[in-house]
Amino acid sequence: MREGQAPVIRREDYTAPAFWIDTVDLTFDLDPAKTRVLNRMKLRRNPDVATQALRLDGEELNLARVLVNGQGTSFKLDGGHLVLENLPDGHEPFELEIFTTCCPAKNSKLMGLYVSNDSFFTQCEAEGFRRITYFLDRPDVMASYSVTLRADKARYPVLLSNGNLVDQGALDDGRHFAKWVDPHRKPSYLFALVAGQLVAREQRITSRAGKEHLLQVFVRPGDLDKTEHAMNSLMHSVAWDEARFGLSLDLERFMIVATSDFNMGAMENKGLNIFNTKYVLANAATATDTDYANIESVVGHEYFHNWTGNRVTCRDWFQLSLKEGLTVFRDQEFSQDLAGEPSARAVKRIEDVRVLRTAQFPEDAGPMAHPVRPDQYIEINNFYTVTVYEKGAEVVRMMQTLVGREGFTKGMSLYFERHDGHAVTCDDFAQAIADANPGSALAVLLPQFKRWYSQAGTPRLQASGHYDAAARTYTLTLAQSCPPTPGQPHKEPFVIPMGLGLLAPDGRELPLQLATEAAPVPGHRTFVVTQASETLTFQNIDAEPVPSILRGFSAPVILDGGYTDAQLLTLLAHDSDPFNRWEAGQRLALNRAIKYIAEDNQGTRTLALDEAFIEAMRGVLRHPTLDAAFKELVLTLPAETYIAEQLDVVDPQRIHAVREAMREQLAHALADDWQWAYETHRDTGGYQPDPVSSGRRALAGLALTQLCLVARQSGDTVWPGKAYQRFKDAGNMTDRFNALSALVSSGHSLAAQALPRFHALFKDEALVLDKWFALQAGAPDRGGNVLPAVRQLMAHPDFNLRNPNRARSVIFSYCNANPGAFHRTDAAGYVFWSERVIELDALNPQVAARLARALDRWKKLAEPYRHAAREAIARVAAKTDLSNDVREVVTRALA
Ligand code: 0A1
Ligand code: ZN
Repeated sequence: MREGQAPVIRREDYTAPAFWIDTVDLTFDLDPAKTRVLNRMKLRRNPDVATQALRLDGEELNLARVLVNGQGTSFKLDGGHLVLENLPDGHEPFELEIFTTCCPAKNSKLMGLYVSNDSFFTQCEAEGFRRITYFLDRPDVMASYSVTLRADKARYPVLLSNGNLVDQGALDDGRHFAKWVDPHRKPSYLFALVAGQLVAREQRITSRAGKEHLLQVFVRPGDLDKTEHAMNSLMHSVAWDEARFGLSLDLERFMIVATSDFNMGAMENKGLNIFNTKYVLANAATATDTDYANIESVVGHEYFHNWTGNRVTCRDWFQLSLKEGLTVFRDQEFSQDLAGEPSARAVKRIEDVRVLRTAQFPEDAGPMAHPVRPDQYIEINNFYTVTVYEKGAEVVRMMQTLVGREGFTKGMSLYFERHDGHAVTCDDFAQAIADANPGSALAVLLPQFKRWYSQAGTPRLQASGHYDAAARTYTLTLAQSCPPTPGQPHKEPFVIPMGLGLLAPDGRELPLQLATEAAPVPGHRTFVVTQASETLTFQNIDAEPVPSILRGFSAPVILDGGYTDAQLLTLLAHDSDPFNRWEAGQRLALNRAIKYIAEDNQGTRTLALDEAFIEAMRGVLRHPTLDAAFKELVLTLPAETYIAEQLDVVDPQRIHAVREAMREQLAHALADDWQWAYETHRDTGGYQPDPVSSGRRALAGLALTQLCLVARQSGDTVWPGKAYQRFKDAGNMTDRFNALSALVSSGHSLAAQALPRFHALFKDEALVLDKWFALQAGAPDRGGNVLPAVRQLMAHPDFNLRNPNRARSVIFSYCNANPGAFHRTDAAGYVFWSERVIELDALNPQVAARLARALDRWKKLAEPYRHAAREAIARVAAKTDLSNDVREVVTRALA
């Protein structure tokens, strides 16, 4: 380690802790300026580890006292560690008492104990507990906690911590106390406390197992009317985990608390989940369908952690995907199950894959690429990534595919049988699923399958088909490869489950019979590809079929299917697999976008979408039986970032111009159809956030946007007028916001009237203001107008850089989500980015490091962007006082 540089932490260096902590008794005197923390622990030496000093983690703490078995003792403070060398010998438990103070009011990192809206909150994952007291702050040290909170009663009437409330009462000077005991042992990252003026929606439930529980959702007093959906989502979560996995709530009381200052989405602290308000608060007037869906899945996600994460936790942070990949998989399955209908399930699957491909694939191809189970890190906070979460979920999904749904449930049971109450590894999980399914493809291929955990990068699967008319056979050749990633120049083949179907030229599904099989095998089939190259030969095929490969997106790979337009049109019209049907439409659009981008003429005027494509899109839009939600997905062109990933050299403005031109052409060519779609899908009745109604709103919203785009060119005022009217009259936020964004994205002058009106209507609704900021920062660029607008938004009285949601709504919406406006030939977007990264880093390194990743893919940029982007990153890297978080990101970007 060079001086002043943070060490690299390596997975292979894991060693068990030298001490165990059995019990922790914490007493807090809560005060924003100076909170006193008395920590009384019972420890003992770990008999499996040679005698060592006790090194406790600590950060930004003021140490007042250390006692061992009630006596003063010698200690050292060493780079944030409290080191005790003269501890009792032997393996008898001893008592350690540590008294410290900290300053929650000054905690702008939002890690450890902090103040938000005059309430106290904690965030301890991954390494925040050390900002509260000295501790062995690592997930394999699990202890029993009791917690006493003391605070001013008028200012902080509600005092919460993990577990059960065992005592409460008044103290002198208007103060009061509450004592909480957690019946379950837990690692320090699951500790939480909350204190403040809060009110709760409450619900008593009886579980399938016959136990009574109290569910509570705590919010600020004005927000109680926005808690119904979160509570319903929580009740659904409890019921689902019992029904699907036989996992019951193990607590008498389960609490959710919302805070508007939070770095991430939410946190699964045992029995006391703390949430970003964004993932709790919703009513029809303030939240969109997307918000409702996100709340359902995040509430589910945190609740499901109670088993996958809390009852069985991670041995070390390299195993993060053990809990996160599995829990994302579980929340995805939960949302699909609640969606019900197969078509609604497919819509959810498509949405999940879209996230994976637009966010995780670029990560896996860039400087921060890492395996699902990383081998090293400098700052663990940088590894709460789409790879660990979303790709990790795909790895779990593939396991389920390989052992079947029932087999997977058996595997989960074995996992809990073996590991309940322990801190374990990704290997332990995979082993349990395989052991519960002897003879399954997973069990047979386990060592190779586990390459999904150890090898980074997105594999490519190349498929080519050959039809032999004389032999009536069809041979599919599959070749896999995986590009190098940082530190991993060579990759071994993966186990790739591949859902497959063959369509006759008229779209009929053909029975699949391998050359080695005596009869066709009915139903959905998945083949398992394990070699660098292999072939599948099917018999009794009467005409050249169209292969539907990787159905349901059965593995997180890039499929190069070598499809012709004609084949894609057949799949789009007929595939019984909704995912591949959607995918065919995306490929048709993508192929066209790529072709136009490559054409040397810089303008887009001559770009003309072909009739076949337009007719196919019309066919979907007007289809008599397809769902509105599915139609909206098909008719939405691939995102600019997804298009960029397909190119070796990226000119973001060119991509933006081409995509916009395609969007306008679809708008014009289908103008009558959009009108029909709008009129027949706009609802006027009451608001329900179910999949069918939200699908209708999504399609109506897209139609309205398209109609406003048409109007932009023709000068027609009818549709913008209708959009403005809709904006004013809408009975729910989804329709209102869709109408507003139709005006903004078409650049119509009515947007200038609608935006201030929207602000005035919702000036007291922080989450709605976030949308207002985000919409403007994410607006299509017209002559470089977005950056000046963004700078103005930052000067708006409602802007606050210290609030992560607000910072994201302006800065991230511009730098991460608006490539056409951010990548400017004058480099001004990058200058803005570097200023913000540095400014944020001084306040909140986690948020700054996420922003720093906006330029991850700079090496792919065309000139002049590439050079300017590199300079901007170098400018950030030149700062000597960067956090480890940002330092790690920019160092890797420049490597
Ligand atoms: N475990 C949480 C995510 C999370 C991670 C770190 C945090 O610290 C700022 C907060 C939340 C989850 O997966 O939901
Ligand atoms: Zn999680």
